[in-house]
Amino acid sequence: MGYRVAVVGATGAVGREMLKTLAEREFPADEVIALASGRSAGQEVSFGEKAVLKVQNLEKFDFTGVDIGLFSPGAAVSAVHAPRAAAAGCVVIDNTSHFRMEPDVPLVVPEVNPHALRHFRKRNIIANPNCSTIQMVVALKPLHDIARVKRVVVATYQSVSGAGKEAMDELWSQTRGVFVNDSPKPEQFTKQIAFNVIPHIDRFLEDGSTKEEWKMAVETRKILDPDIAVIATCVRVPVFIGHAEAVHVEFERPITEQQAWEALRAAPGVTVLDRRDDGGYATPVEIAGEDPVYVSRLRRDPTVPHGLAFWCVADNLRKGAALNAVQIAEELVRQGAIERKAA
Ligand code: 11C
Repeated sequence: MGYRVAVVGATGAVGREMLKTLAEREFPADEVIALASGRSAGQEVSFGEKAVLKVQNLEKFDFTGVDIGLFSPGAAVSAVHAPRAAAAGCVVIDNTSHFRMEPDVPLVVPEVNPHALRHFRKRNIIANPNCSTIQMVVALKPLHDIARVKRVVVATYQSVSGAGKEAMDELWSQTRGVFVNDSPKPEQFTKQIAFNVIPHIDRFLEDGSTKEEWKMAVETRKILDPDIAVIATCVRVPVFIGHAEAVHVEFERPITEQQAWEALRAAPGVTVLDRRDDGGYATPVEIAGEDPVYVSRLRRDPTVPHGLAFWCVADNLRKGAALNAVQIAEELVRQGAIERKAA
């Protein structure tokens, strides 16, 4: 007997990836229910190679009897419907930013802090971190275990899929438009994204940083260690899928390149691709559709006492969103933390 699983936001870029990931990893589900806004109800979405699911209206859906809800419908929708599902007994794994920093909601990357799941029953809600945070903490964790991370300076190169399907369409139409002399007005971004880079993701905060940059700092502290200082500059680049990051880390204790490579090679969820020659590093187009966080260009940072710099790349829709959410569900199953209601 398997679980009843609902995917909320099933027609979006992450929702579709959640359905694909559940099918590919053969998550023990007896029934998978696709939910979205009333506007999308009645549409069909793929579940694996063969099955097609008819999308049901989230507003009218009763979560009683649903064991697990994977939510990615946008923060405002999750704010209303995640607590409603949780109250009906459904364990919610929410990919939006809405609940992440609430103290009684675990914020989990299974390779980094699976122990945080022990508190999930307080709210019946578990938060999935921001994509740019997930890939960075997966790479930092094995290094932190050796030498304790003190400070991180990170610049991101984030693909347009982080902003959703319409943003991907905008990159496509603007790129085409430039060649036919018809540059449509930016709608999803504040400036032209085709052939450009934009140092602005999410809204501005009072101190001049953006909310995406703030998320990388506060989420890293909640997941990995509350004492880590993080300063991020988050940049949107004209790439469809895959976020890249240049990460500069200062440690409390000495750590050699050799120790770092060995720890990263042994770490779950990490693939080291680091040859110091032409093309000996990962880039987004090569890793889109893959699960690991790729680490490349690891080297000493001689400008601080115990410093390393590296480049990391991951598929933001997979490890940065859908895969991490499904891995949380798998970890709950492994821990025996979810009872099947239909049994
Ligand atoms: C982006 N990281 O690339 C964002 C997408 O807080 O869940 C995810 C936003 C979030 O635009």
